[in-house]
Amino acid sequence: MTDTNGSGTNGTGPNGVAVAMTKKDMTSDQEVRWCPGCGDYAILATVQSFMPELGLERERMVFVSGIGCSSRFPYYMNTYGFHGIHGRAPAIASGIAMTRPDLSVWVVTGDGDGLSIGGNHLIHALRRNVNLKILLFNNQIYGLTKGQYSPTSEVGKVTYSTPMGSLDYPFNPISLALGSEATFVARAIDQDRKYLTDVLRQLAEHKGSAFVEIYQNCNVFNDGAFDLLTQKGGRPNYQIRLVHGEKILFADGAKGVVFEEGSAKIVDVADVGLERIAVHDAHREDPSVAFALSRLAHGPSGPTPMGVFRSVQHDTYDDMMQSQLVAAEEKSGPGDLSNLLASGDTWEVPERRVALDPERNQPERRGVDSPAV
Ligand SMILES: Cc1ncc(C[n+]2csc(CCOP(=O)(O)OP(=O)(O)O)c2C)c(N)n1
Ligand code: SF4
Ligand SMILES: [Mg+2]
Repeated sequence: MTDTNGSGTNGTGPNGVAVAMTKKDMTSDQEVRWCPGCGDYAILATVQSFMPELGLERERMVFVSGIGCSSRFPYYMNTYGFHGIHGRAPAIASGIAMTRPDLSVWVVTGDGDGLSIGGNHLIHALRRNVNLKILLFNNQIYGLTKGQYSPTSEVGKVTYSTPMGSLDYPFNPISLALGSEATFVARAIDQDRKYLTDVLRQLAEHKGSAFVEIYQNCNVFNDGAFDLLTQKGGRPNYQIRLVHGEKILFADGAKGVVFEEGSAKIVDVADVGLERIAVHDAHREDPSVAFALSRLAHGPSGPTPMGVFRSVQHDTYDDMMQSQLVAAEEKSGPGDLSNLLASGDTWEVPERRVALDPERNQPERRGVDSPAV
């Protein structure tokens, strides 16, 4: 693998010694606590098998998560990990990535964790282009809390929290990531480990915020959400596999995608001719074509584009921040936090002694503003 972002060296540990590991080295001793049959298992196995490709020591890999079934992921990776607070994994991971550019930093989040409570953190991490690999497990439901609808559930979803059917229109995570200026945006599915590995490889090679939505079956609370794509014949007929530089074709070449009046459309190749079928350009700077592709399917209820929608290189926040630190040090010398805090518009607050209520051992209540004594 070429220089992985945050890896520093290429396939070697800090001493320049090649690091050869297997899935077993990536597997922690923790008991996996997902329901039998959950799609999370397949994703975990795929990631554990893939990570040795980075050629890094385990100590230089970090998995950060929020809260949810998917967010239990760091327990099962034999790497550094951080089971954070709900929706805040991108913020925690940004701090790690910016202060430790030698680490390979991965975020694992769910559709609830990343798009409800953590939506704000996710879009800003993407916009900033921090060196992070973000895996969003989309099962279109809140799994951990036993099956409430999520921001990716289809309209009309009947759950415990929406007994008459949900009313709000779901997010399209790919459109959202593209709209957030993400420089790498992809989609994969739990069951196809080979394809997911291929997407992970491209994700890992990307420098900057890299986002992949992974369709993940929650067989307890939302079973079969992706059956259309995985059923017999689903892969050729309903998965539109995007390959950079190749025509966008599916259904064994019988169907394809054209762009018309700013939109992507599915057509029969026999009707329009092969020459009119669009060639996928993931490296196109303007994200509008990738966005149009993302609108072909608002959920897995028809032919759905899979793979890398966008992969462009921009300066990363981490690198730019490091440059600013170097420039600041050259100009002003090494920093001193205490001096900084005591400089400029600062003042000392005189010590105030407050009368204590002897019974409550707390300040006496004398109206809103207890006078100091
Ligand atoms: C501050 C806060 N609010 C709400 C919750 C309850 N809660 C825990 S996980 C979760 C949703 C998880 O959904 P998702 O991210 O889709 O993960 P999944 O379990 O489906 O993998 C919620 C609402 C919480 N733990 N903390
Ligand atoms: S509730 Fe759903 S997502 Fe959570 S472990 Fe069980 S099957 Fe997986
Ligand atoms: Mg979920």
